[in-house]
Amino acid sequence: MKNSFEAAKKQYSDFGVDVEKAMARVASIPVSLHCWQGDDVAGFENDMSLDGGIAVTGNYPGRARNGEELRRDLELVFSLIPGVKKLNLHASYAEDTNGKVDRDEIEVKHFQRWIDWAKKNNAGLDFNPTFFSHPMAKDGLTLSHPSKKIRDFWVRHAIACRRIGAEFGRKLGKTCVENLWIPDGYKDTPADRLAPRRRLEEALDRVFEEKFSAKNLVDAVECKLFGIGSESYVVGSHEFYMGYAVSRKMALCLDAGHFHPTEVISDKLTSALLFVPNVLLHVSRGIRWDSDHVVTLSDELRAIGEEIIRHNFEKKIFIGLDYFDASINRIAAWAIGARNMQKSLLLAAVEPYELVKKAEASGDFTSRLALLEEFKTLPFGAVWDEYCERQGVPVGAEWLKQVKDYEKDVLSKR
Ligand code: RNT
Ligand code: ZN
Repeated sequence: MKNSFEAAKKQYSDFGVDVEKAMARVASIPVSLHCWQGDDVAGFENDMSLDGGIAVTGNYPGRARNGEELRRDLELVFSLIPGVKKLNLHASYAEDTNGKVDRDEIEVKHFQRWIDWAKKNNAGLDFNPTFFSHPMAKDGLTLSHPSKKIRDFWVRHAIACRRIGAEFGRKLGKTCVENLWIPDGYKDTPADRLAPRRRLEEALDRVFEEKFSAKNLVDAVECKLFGIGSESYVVGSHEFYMGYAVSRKMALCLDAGHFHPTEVISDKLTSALLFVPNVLLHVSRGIRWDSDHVVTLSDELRAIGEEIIRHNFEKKIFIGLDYFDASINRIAAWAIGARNMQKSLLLAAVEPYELVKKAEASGDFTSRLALLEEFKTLPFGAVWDEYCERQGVPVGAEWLKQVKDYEKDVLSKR
């Protein structure tokens, strides 16, 4: 293996690429793992089934049923993935509430177990208010609901969550990126497209009124094109949140599965970042009408990695994963997607970018295309394996054996 790595290193260096530097660079970029892949977005509150226009299909055995199980699963996942890790929590993963604390009353103490766990695993925590799977969201409307009482409830929830997120950041010494997504929309053609958006704008301004140190908390807002049951109209559309984030100088969350099927978020980053301070990525894989398939090493994933690396956006773009699959081993689903995210970053970091950039600048588009195609078959596999080995995580498909053993010893007994 060492030989193939040395040979690969030489081949890259002939193109002017320092593989060592590339590995060190990627090893410092945090990737936030979404807690909800482990339990089908169920959370720990009650028996409410998942709603809000998102759905998990499959019933593979071994779903985590409580915090202990989810944390144990996550420890295995973390050990399979190179790089700096964060964990992205939803408010519905609060603990020690005895079923008595509603979402508008949650406090940081309800996440103490997560904080302790994050410390132990040297991970940061990101956070999300949860605007679905709750009686107050049953009309499919939350912050844009015509009833002030319902809007107020959700404003209180979002405010409570921002306080919790800021505490995560402070207690862990790692910025908490907090993302707000609401499911609000209509199945069929609305009569009034304006009023819900006005109500949402007003509600968001109340949510974001309180100021926190950006060292502890960064706020993001996430748009969507449509959801199940909100096919005709989504209140928080792309234009809505692009406008909101630009005018309020906040982070814009771009979910790879939330746009038209041929529209890609990789092309949006250089535009958005001219006008908003930060982008949060929800790395996902849309297929036809579904937005949440396990992330594979697709052209789009590679393009996302390239945009981050080529423009030195690693401090401006926060990377989070967002998908859920219960039709395969859930831990494998996490590992596959997160390892692919890392691969896309490393692939981009060893790209002989200066050469193509030079070709482009001189108007030599022939060389630009020819070189980009040649780079696709450079010996990346050897670099990736070496990177995994140095990071102390399984090389190649070795990780799969560990997941299968865990399935036999732990998951199959749940
Ligand atoms: C839903 C959004 C949102 C959720 C998570 C659970 O369409 O993508 O980000 O997937 O918050
Ligand atoms: Zn998302």
